[in-house]
Amino acid sequence: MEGIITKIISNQYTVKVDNKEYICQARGKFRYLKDNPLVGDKVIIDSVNNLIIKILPRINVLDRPLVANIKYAIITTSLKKPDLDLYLLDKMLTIIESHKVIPIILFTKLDLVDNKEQIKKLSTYYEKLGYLTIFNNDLKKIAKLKKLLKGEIVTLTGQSGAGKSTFLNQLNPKLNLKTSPISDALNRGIHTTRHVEIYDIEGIYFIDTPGFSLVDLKISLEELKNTFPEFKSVNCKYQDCNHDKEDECGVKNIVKEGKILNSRYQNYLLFKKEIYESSRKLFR
Ligand SMILES: Nc1nc2c(ncn2[C@@H]2O[C@H](COP(=O)(O)OP(=O)(O)OP(=O)(O)O)[C@@H](O)[C@H]2O)c(=O)[nH]1
Ligand SMILES: [Mg+2]
Ligand SMILES: [Zn+2]
Repeated sequence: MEGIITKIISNQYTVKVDNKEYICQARGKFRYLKDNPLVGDKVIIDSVNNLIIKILPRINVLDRPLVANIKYAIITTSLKKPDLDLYLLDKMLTIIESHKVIPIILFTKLDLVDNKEQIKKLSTYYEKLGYLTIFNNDLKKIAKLKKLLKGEIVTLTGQSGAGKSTFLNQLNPKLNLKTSPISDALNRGIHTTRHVEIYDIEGIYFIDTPGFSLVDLKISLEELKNTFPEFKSVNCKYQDCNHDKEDECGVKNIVKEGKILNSRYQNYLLFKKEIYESSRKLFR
């Protein structure tokens, strides 16, 4: 029988086949091969013994959150409590795009922000780059988004306290997922969601995930450059320009002209450095 893994808690895998759920164990060989079944995996199960016997070929695997076969990832980005973190947003965009997953930016907590105009400008900038960008209080746009996502697997991602579970509750109040206020002392979430699980909301397979804040970039410099749409069709003196120390760099010129958001360019430089440092560690 073929089904999809909708939930994993320790070594218990919930597999949904049509509308029936089977709580399965995974065969030892997966552990042996270091290829554990993931939420989002299509699997073949032995429904008599409640065993996962085969993982079907995957489209992709994200590692933070650890899920498979994802079409879209909603980067839940809090504007306040916890404060807006453009470094994390840009990093998630890069990681998600490099996994061939389509990113969607979901801004939350606009109600807590004083300078709403500044935030709208920021969202317009990302929108112009080609990213789907929405606010969690924009009901019209959310209705449109739901049409786009019909039938797809969509994971939520973003730091603890950003409002991932709250957003799913907003889409379907019956879910009643646990949420909690962030810690005022630390100005960050308290890791309320503890496991990865798929929820079918009107035919969209949303995955709620635990929040996180630290993410490693496991990509090459070339891939990094490809995840910055701003750099496309910009002319530099050198074709393989890294847009850093080089002269006659078209990217640096348009940063100066204010056509590229400075935070985007600064984050690019930081990511470039991180990639360089981690490759040095590998060869040490
Ligand atoms: N004012 C305001 N509060 C919000 C908004 N969205 C979420 N919250 C609050 O933010 C807090 C954290 O929300 P959660 O949904 O638990 O956050 P999460 O991203 O699921 O966090 P983890 O499960 O820890 O990863 C809760 O107290 C929510 O009520 C919003 O748009 N405005
Ligand atoms: Mg949560
Ligand atoms: Zn350049």
